[in-house]
Amino acid sequence: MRTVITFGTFDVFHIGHLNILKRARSLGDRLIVGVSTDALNYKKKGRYPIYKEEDRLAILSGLSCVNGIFREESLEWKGQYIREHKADVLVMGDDWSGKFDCYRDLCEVVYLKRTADISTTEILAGIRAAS
Ligand code: C2G
Repeated sequence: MRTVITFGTFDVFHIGHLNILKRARSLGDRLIVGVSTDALNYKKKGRYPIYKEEDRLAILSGLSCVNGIFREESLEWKGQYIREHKADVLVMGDDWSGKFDCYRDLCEVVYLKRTADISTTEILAGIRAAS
């Protein structure tokens, strides 16, 4: 059983999120997703997500490519999360390229190319411009 782990906020869930999750799942037998808490997102980005934590967790857990979810409470605890979930592979988008190479002694680390031309920030900007 090869376990893949990934992390993210997945706010205003979009096709780029689905693409990376499906590709991550295809690298193993099960995919576990650490969903950033609202508090962690505030620390990372200086704002709270549009979709609240419970809803982001519900969306992720409803996907057929996702086998398990947990709350990511700190960026510093990745090593613990990898061990706890017995992950064989850590997958992240290439906007994080190189950032998690320090976990290569615990598991394989793979950066996948982001889906072009879509992001939560751009979606929000588009909605603002249209209203
Ligand atoms: N992503 C993607 N293509 C896009 C947008 C996002 O492949 N067009 C990927 C990101 O690279 C990331 C995942 O989708 O791997 C989740 O993206 P975010 O919710 O923006 O994740 P982020 O807030 O960067 O949180 O511990 C790491 C963090 O929790 C990652």
